[in-house]
Amino acid sequence: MSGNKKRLLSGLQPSGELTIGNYCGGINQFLQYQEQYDSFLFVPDMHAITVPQNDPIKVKERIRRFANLYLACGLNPDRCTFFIQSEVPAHNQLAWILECHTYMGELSRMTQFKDKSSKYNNIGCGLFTYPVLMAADIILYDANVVPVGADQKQHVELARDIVKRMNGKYGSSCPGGQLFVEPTPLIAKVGARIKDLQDPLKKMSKSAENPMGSIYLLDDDATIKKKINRAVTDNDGKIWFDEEAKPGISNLITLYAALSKTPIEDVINRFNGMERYGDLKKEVIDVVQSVLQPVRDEYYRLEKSDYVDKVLDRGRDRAKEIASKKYELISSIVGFGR
Ligand code: AQP
Repeated sequence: MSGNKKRLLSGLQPSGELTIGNYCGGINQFLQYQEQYDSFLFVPDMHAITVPQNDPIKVKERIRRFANLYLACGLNPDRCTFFIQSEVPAHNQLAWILECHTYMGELSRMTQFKDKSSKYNNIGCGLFTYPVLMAADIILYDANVVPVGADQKQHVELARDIVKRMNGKYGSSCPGGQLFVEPTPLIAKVGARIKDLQDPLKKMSKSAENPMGSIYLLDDDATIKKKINRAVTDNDGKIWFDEEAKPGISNLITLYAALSKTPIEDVINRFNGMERYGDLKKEVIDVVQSVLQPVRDEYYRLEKSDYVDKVLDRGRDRAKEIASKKYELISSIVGFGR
Protein backbone atom coordinates (compact mmCIF):
# COMPACT_ATOMS: atom_id res chain seq x y z
CA MET A 1 0.00 0.00 0.00
CA SER A 2 2.73 2.52 0.82
CA GLY A 3 6.31 1.80 -0.38
CA ASN A 4 8.03 4.95 -1.59
CA LYS A 5 4.89 6.53 -2.88
CA LYS A 6 4.06 10.09 -1.95
CA ARG A 7 0.99 10.59 0.21
CA LEU A 8 -2.41 11.92 -0.82
CA LEU A 9 -5.27 12.91 1.48
CA SER A 10 -8.83 13.79 0.59
CA GLY A 11 -12.23 14.04 2.29
CA LEU A 12 -15.78 15.35 1.84
CA GLN A 13 -17.67 16.54 4.89
CA PRO A 14 -21.08 14.95 5.50
CA SER A 15 -22.78 18.33 5.85
CA GLY A 16 -25.43 17.58 3.21
CA GLU A 17 -25.92 15.14 0.34
CA LEU A 18 -23.02 14.71 -2.11
CA THR A 19 -23.44 16.64 -5.36
CA ILE A 20 -22.07 16.24 -8.84
CA GLY A 21 -19.90 19.30 -7.97
CA ASN A 22 -18.25 17.31 -5.14
CA TYR A 23 -17.82 14.47 -7.63
CA CYS A 24 -16.09 16.64 -10.26
CA GLY A 25 -13.91 18.67 -7.89
CA GLY A 26 -13.20 16.03 -5.23
CA ILE A 27 -14.11 12.38 -5.88
CA ASN A 28 -13.21 12.22 -9.56
CA GLN A 29 -9.80 13.70 -8.84
CA PHE A 30 -9.23 11.33 -5.98
CA LEU A 31 -10.11 8.32 -8.17
CA GLN A 32 -7.68 9.47 -10.80
CA TYR A 33 -4.77 9.56 -8.34
CA GLN A 34 -5.60 6.86 -5.80
CA GLU A 35 -3.25 4.24 -7.28
CA GLN A 36 -0.40 6.65 -7.91
CA TYR A 37 -0.13 7.77 -4.27
CA ASP A 38 -0.29 6.20 -0.82
CA SER A 39 -3.85 7.49 -0.51
CA PHE A 40 -5.79 8.42 2.60
CA LEU A 41 -9.48 9.10 2.20
CA PHE A 42 -11.67 9.95 5.13
CA VAL A 43 -15.14 11.11 6.09
CA PRO A 44 -14.56 14.39 7.96
CA ASP A 45 -17.57 14.10 10.24
CA MET A 46 -16.11 16.58 12.76
CA HIS A 47 -16.21 19.23 10.02
CA ALA A 48 -19.89 18.58 9.42
CA ILE A 49 -20.95 20.13 12.73
CA THR A 50 -19.25 23.47 11.98
CA VAL A 51 -22.65 24.44 10.56
CA PRO A 52 -25.86 23.65 12.49
CA GLN A 53 -26.96 20.00 12.19
CA ASN A 54 -30.33 19.62 13.82
CA ASP A 55 -30.64 15.85 13.77
CA PRO A 56 -27.69 13.71 15.00
CA ILE A 57 -29.32 10.55 13.64
CA LYS A 58 -29.30 12.08 10.17
CA VAL A 59 -25.61 12.96 10.55
CA LYS A 60 -24.83 9.36 11.47
CA GLU A 61 -26.85 8.03 8.54
CA ARG A 62 -25.10 10.43 6.21
CA ILE A 63 -21.64 9.33 7.37
CA ARG A 64 -22.52 5.77 6.44
CA ARG A 65 -24.06 6.88 3.15
CA PHE A 66 -20.91 8.84 2.27
CA ALA A 67 -18.70 5.88 3.10
CA ASN A 68 -20.76 3.56 0.88
CA LEU A 69 -20.85 6.20 -1.85
CA TYR A 70 -17.07 6.56 -1.89
CA LEU A 71 -16.85 2.80 -2.43
CA ALA A 72 -19.60 2.88 -5.05
CA CYS A 73 -17.76 5.64 -6.94
CA GLY A 74 -14.68 3.42 -7.22
CA LEU A 75 -12.52 3.91 -4.14
CA ASN A 76 -10.21 0.90 -4.02
CA PRO A 77 -10.06 -0.20 -0.36
CA ASP A 78 -7.02 -2.38 -1.05
CA ARG A 79 -5.08 0.66 -2.19
CA CYS A 80 -6.34 3.34 0.20
CA THR A 81 -6.60 3.91 3.89
CA PHE A 82 -10.26 4.79 4.33
CA PHE A 83 -11.56 5.94 7.70
CA ILE A 84 -13.85 8.23 9.69
CA GLN A 85 -12.18 11.31 11.15
CA SER A 86 -13.80 11.22 14.62
CA GLU A 87 -12.48 7.67 15.15
CA VAL A 88 -8.90 8.98 15.11
CA PRO A 89 -8.52 11.31 18.11
CA ALA A 90 -5.17 12.73 16.97
CA HIS A 91 -7.00 14.98 14.47
CA ASN A 92 -8.57 16.92 17.27
CA GLN A 93 -5.47 16.86 19.44
CA LEU A 94 -3.22 18.24 16.73
CA ALA A 95 -5.80 20.85 15.73
CA TRP A 96 -5.46 22.45 19.17
CA ILE A 97 -1.69 22.79 18.85
CA LEU A 98 -2.07 24.23 15.36
CA GLU A 99 -4.79 26.67 16.50
CA CYS A 100 -2.29 28.08 18.95
CA HIS A 101 0.06 28.71 16.02
CA THR A 102 -2.49 30.24 13.63
CA TYR A 103 -3.35 33.94 13.57
CA MET A 104 -6.87 35.34 13.82
CA GLY A 105 -6.07 37.53 10.79
CA GLU A 106 -5.29 34.47 8.67
CA LEU A 107 -8.59 32.81 9.52
CA SER A 108 -10.52 36.04 8.98
CA ARG A 109 -9.31 36.09 5.38
CA MET A 110 -10.83 32.67 4.53
CA THR A 111 -13.47 33.34 1.91
CA GLN A 112 -15.41 30.20 2.76
CA PHE A 113 -15.85 31.47 6.33
CA LYS A 114 -17.15 34.79 4.98
CA ASP A 115 -19.61 32.99 2.66
CA LYS A 116 -20.87 30.47 5.19
CA SER A 117 -21.04 32.79 8.20
CA SER A 118 -23.27 35.18 6.27
CA LYS A 119 -25.93 32.42 6.07
CA TYR A 120 -26.37 31.89 9.84
CA ASN A 121 -27.31 34.07 12.81
CA ASN A 122 -25.23 32.42 15.50
CA ILE A 123 -21.89 31.28 14.23
CA GLY A 124 -19.99 28.64 16.21
CA CYS A 125 -16.25 29.16 16.74
CA GLY A 126 -15.72 25.85 14.94
CA LEU A 127 -16.72 27.40 11.62
CA PHE A 128 -13.99 30.00 12.10
CA THR A 129 -11.27 27.54 13.11
CA TYR A 130 -12.26 24.66 10.83
CA PRO A 131 -9.46 25.35 8.30
CA VAL A 132 -7.04 24.57 11.16
CA LEU A 133 -8.71 21.20 11.74
CA MET A 134 -8.32 20.64 8.00
CA ALA A 135 -4.62 21.53 8.31
CA ALA A 136 -4.33 18.93 11.10
CA ASP A 137 -6.03 16.33 8.86
CA ILE A 138 -3.42 16.93 6.19
CA ILE A 139 -0.36 17.32 8.40
CA LEU A 140 -0.92 14.20 10.52
CA TYR A 141 -0.33 11.95 7.52
CA ASP A 142 2.47 14.02 5.96
CA ALA A 143 0.26 14.39 2.89
CA ASN A 144 2.15 15.74 -0.11
CA VAL A 145 -0.94 16.39 -2.22
CA VAL A 146 -4.57 17.23 -1.47
CA PRO A 147 -7.07 17.03 -4.36
CA VAL A 148 -9.68 19.75 -3.87
CA GLY A 149 -12.09 21.95 -5.78
CA ALA A 150 -11.25 25.63 -6.26
CA ASP A 151 -13.14 26.66 -3.10
CA GLN A 152 -10.77 24.71 -0.86
CA LYS A 153 -7.48 25.87 -2.41
CA GLN A 154 -7.16 28.68 0.13
CA HIS A 155 -7.44 26.21 3.01
CA VAL A 156 -4.65 24.01 1.66
CA GLU A 157 -2.52 27.13 1.26
CA LEU A 158 -3.19 28.00 4.89
CA ALA A 159 -2.09 24.49 5.88
CA ARG A 160 1.11 25.10 3.93
CA ASP A 161 1.72 28.39 5.78
CA ILE A 162 1.18 26.68 9.12
CA VAL A 163 3.63 23.93 8.12
CA LYS A 164 6.29 26.50 7.23
CA ARG A 165 5.75 28.31 10.53
CA MET A 166 5.94 25.10 12.59
CA ASN A 167 9.01 23.88 10.69
CA GLY A 168 10.68 27.25 11.27
CA LYS A 169 9.95 27.17 14.98
CA TYR A 170 10.43 23.49 15.85
CA GLY A 171 12.09 21.88 12.84
CA SER A 172 15.60 22.06 14.26
CA SER A 173 14.65 19.59 17.01
CA CYS A 174 13.54 17.03 14.40
CA PRO A 175 15.52 14.52 12.42
CA GLY A 176 16.18 16.14 9.01
CA GLY A 177 15.16 19.60 10.30
CA GLN A 178 11.60 19.14 9.08
CA LEU A 179 8.69 18.49 11.38
CA PHE A 180 5.93 18.60 8.75
CA VAL A 181 5.58 18.10 4.99
CA GLU A 182 4.36 21.04 2.88
CA PRO A 183 1.12 20.02 1.11
CA THR A 184 0.18 21.04 -2.43
CA PRO A 185 -3.43 21.40 -3.62
CA LEU A 186 -4.34 19.34 -6.71
CA ILE A 187 -7.02 21.24 -8.59
CA ALA A 188 -8.93 19.67 -11.50
CA LYS A 189 -8.29 21.43 -14.83
CA VAL A 190 -11.99 21.14 -15.61
CA GLY A 191 -14.83 20.98 -13.09
CA ALA A 192 -13.09 22.61 -10.12
CA ARG A 193 -16.09 24.89 -9.58
CA ILE A 194 -19.38 23.48 -10.85
CA LYS A 195 -22.15 26.05 -10.49
CA ASP A 196 -25.64 25.81 -9.05
CA LEU A 197 -28.13 24.92 -11.82
CA GLN A 198 -30.64 27.50 -10.59
CA ASP A 199 -28.12 30.24 -9.90
CA PRO A 200 -25.02 29.74 -12.07
CA LEU A 201 -23.24 32.62 -10.35
CA LYS A 202 -23.00 30.51 -7.17
CA LYS A 203 -21.13 27.23 -6.74
CA MET A 204 -23.17 24.04 -6.41
CA SER A 205 -23.19 23.02 -2.73
CA LYS A 206 -24.33 20.12 -0.59
CA SER A 207 -26.03 22.50 1.80
CA ALA A 208 -27.79 24.68 -0.80
CA GLU A 209 -31.41 25.38 0.07
CA ASN A 210 -32.94 24.75 -3.35
CA PRO A 211 -32.47 21.07 -4.32
CA MET A 212 -33.23 21.93 -7.97
CA GLY A 213 -29.84 23.68 -8.14
CA SER A 214 -27.84 20.56 -7.31
CA ILE A 215 -27.62 17.10 -8.83
CA TYR A 216 -27.11 14.62 -6.00
CA LEU A 217 -25.19 11.41 -6.56
CA LEU A 218 -28.24 9.32 -5.70
CA ASP A 219 -30.71 11.26 -7.87
CA ASP A 220 -32.54 8.92 -10.22
CA ASP A 221 -32.55 9.36 -14.01
CA ALA A 222 -35.89 11.18 -14.09
CA THR A 223 -34.76 13.68 -11.45
CA ILE A 224 -31.46 14.30 -13.25
CA LYS A 225 -33.36 14.94 -16.47
CA LYS A 226 -35.79 17.34 -14.78
CA LYS A 227 -33.05 19.30 -13.04
CA ILE A 228 -30.91 19.73 -16.15
CA ASN A 229 -33.88 20.58 -18.35
CA ARG A 230 -34.82 23.31 -15.86
CA ALA A 231 -31.26 24.61 -15.46
CA VAL A 232 -31.17 28.40 -15.77
CA THR A 233 -29.50 29.57 -18.99
CA ASP A 234 -30.15 32.82 -20.90
CA ASN A 235 -32.22 34.13 -23.79
CA ASP A 236 -29.80 34.74 -26.62
CA GLY A 237 -30.18 31.26 -28.10
CA LYS A 238 -26.50 30.81 -29.06
CA ILE A 239 -24.16 28.29 -27.48
CA TRP A 240 -20.65 29.38 -26.69
CA PHE A 241 -18.33 29.20 -23.71
CA ASP A 242 -17.94 32.38 -21.68
CA GLU A 243 -18.25 32.02 -17.93
CA GLU A 244 -19.03 35.69 -17.39
CA ALA A 245 -21.39 36.41 -20.26
CA LYS A 246 -23.02 32.95 -20.34
CA PRO A 247 -22.61 31.36 -16.90
CA GLY A 248 -25.47 28.84 -17.22
CA ILE A 249 -24.45 27.49 -20.63
CA SER A 250 -20.76 27.48 -19.70
CA ASN A 251 -21.56 25.50 -16.56
CA LEU A 252 -23.35 22.82 -18.61
CA ILE A 253 -20.40 22.65 -21.02
CA THR A 254 -18.01 22.31 -18.07
CA LEU A 255 -20.10 19.55 -16.52
CA TYR A 256 -20.10 17.68 -19.82
CA ALA A 257 -16.31 18.04 -20.22
CA ALA A 258 -15.55 16.98 -16.65
CA LEU A 259 -17.77 13.89 -16.74
CA SER A 260 -17.00 12.76 -20.29
CA LYS A 261 -13.26 13.31 -19.62
CA THR A 262 -13.04 15.29 -22.84
CA PRO A 263 -10.66 18.27 -23.10
CA ILE A 264 -12.66 21.42 -22.60
CA GLU A 265 -11.47 22.85 -25.97
CA ASP A 266 -12.90 19.81 -27.82
CA VAL A 267 -16.22 20.18 -26.02
CA ILE A 268 -16.33 23.89 -26.75
CA ASN A 269 -15.66 23.21 -30.45
CA ARG A 270 -18.32 20.55 -30.49
CA PHE A 271 -21.04 22.71 -28.93
CA ASN A 272 -20.01 26.13 -30.19
CA GLY A 273 -22.58 27.59 -32.52
CA MET A 274 -25.28 24.97 -31.77
CA GLU A 275 -28.55 26.82 -31.72
CA ARG A 276 -30.80 24.77 -29.50
CA TYR A 277 -30.15 24.69 -25.80
CA GLY A 278 -32.30 21.54 -25.63
CA ASP A 279 -29.68 19.66 -27.71
CA LEU A 280 -26.91 20.63 -25.34
CA LYS A 281 -29.02 19.77 -22.31
CA LYS A 282 -29.83 16.36 -23.75
CA GLU A 283 -26.14 15.52 -24.11
CA VAL A 284 -25.44 16.71 -20.58
CA ILE A 285 -28.33 14.59 -19.25
CA ASP A 286 -26.93 11.54 -21.05
CA VAL A 287 -23.45 11.92 -19.64
CA VAL A 288 -24.61 12.65 -16.07
CA GLN A 289 -26.96 9.66 -16.14
CA SER A 290 -24.28 7.38 -17.54
CA VAL A 291 -21.86 8.33 -14.75
CA LEU A 292 -24.37 8.16 -11.89
CA GLN A 293 -26.38 5.08 -12.82
CA PRO A 294 -23.58 2.55 -12.01
CA VAL A 295 -22.73 4.51 -8.85
CA ARG A 296 -26.34 4.24 -7.71
CA ASP A 297 -26.57 0.53 -8.51
CA GLU A 298 -23.37 -0.24 -6.63
CA TYR A 299 -24.42 1.95 -3.71
CA TYR A 300 -27.73 0.12 -3.24
CA ARG A 301 -25.91 -3.22 -3.43
CA LEU A 302 -23.31 -2.18 -0.82
CA GLU A 303 -25.87 -0.62 1.46
CA LYS A 304 -27.38 -4.04 2.15
CA SER A 305 -24.11 -5.45 3.48
CA ASP A 306 -21.67 -4.63 6.27
CA TYR A 307 -18.71 -4.56 3.87
CA VAL A 308 -18.10 -0.88 4.54
CA ASP A 309 -17.59 -1.56 8.26
CA LYS A 310 -14.80 -4.01 7.56
CA VAL A 311 -13.08 -1.49 5.30
CA LEU A 312 -13.50 1.34 7.80
CA ASP A 313 -12.23 -0.74 10.74
CA ARG A 314 -9.08 -1.61 8.83
CA GLY A 315 -8.63 2.00 7.72
CA ARG A 316 -9.14 3.34 11.25
CA ASP A 317 -6.46 1.02 12.63
CA ARG A 318 -3.85 2.10 10.10
CA ALA A 319 -4.79 5.78 10.34
CA LYS A 320 -4.64 5.67 14.14
CA GLU A 321 -1.23 4.09 14.16
CA ILE A 322 0.28 6.71 11.83
CA ALA A 323 -1.56 9.69 13.31
CA SER A 324 -0.88 8.90 16.95
CA LYS A 325 2.86 8.49 16.30
CA LYS A 326 2.94 11.85 14.58
CA TYR A 327 0.95 13.51 17.34
CA GLU A 328 3.19 12.10 20.07
CA LEU A 329 6.25 13.49 18.30
CA ILE A 330 4.68 16.94 17.97
CA SER A 331 3.30 17.06 21.49
CA SER A 332 6.68 16.26 22.92
CA ILE A 333 8.39 18.82 20.65
CA VAL A 334 6.06 21.62 21.77
CA GLY A 335 6.83 20.72 25.39
CA PHE A 336 3.71 18.91 26.64
CA GLY A 337 3.75 16.44 29.51
CA ARG A 338 6.42 15.51 32.00
N1 AQP B 1 -19.33 23.14 -6.85
C1 AQP B 1 -18.21 22.46 -6.74
N2 AQP B 1 -17.49 22.18 -7.85
C2 AQP B 1 -16.32 21.48 -7.75
N3 AQP B 1 -15.83 21.03 -6.58
C3 AQP B 1 -16.51 21.28 -5.47
N4 AQP B 1 -16.32 20.96 -4.18
C4 AQP B 1 -17.32 21.45 -3.43
N5 AQP B 1 -18.21 22.08 -4.21
C5 AQP B 1 -17.73 22.00 -5.49
C6 AQP B 1 -15.19 20.18 -3.71
O1 AQP B 1 -15.74 19.00 -3.10
C7 AQP B 1 -14.92 18.67 -1.99
C8 AQP B 1 -15.84 18.65 -0.77
O2 AQP B 1 -15.52 19.57 0.13
P1 AQP B 1 -16.16 19.66 1.55
O3 AQP B 1 -17.08 18.54 1.79
O4 AQP B 1 -15.06 19.83 2.53
O5 AQP B 1 -17.02 20.97 1.56
P2 AQP B 1 -17.26 22.16 0.63
O6 AQP B 1 -16.11 22.53 -0.19
O7 AQP B 1 -17.79 23.24 1.52
O8 AQP B 1 -18.39 21.53 -0.29
P3 AQP B 1 -19.89 21.92 -0.41
O9 AQP B 1 -20.52 20.97 -1.36
O10 AQP B 1 -20.04 23.37 -0.74
O11 AQP B 1 -20.47 21.63 1.03
P4 AQP B 1 -21.20 22.59 2.03
O12 AQP B 1 -22.48 23.00 1.35
O13 AQP B 1 -21.40 21.78 3.24
O14 AQP B 1 -20.31 23.75 2.28
C9 AQP B 1 -13.80 19.69 -1.92
O15 AQP B 1 -12.69 19.19 -2.64
C10 AQP B 1 -14.41 20.85 -2.60
O16 AQP B 1 -13.45 21.74 -3.09
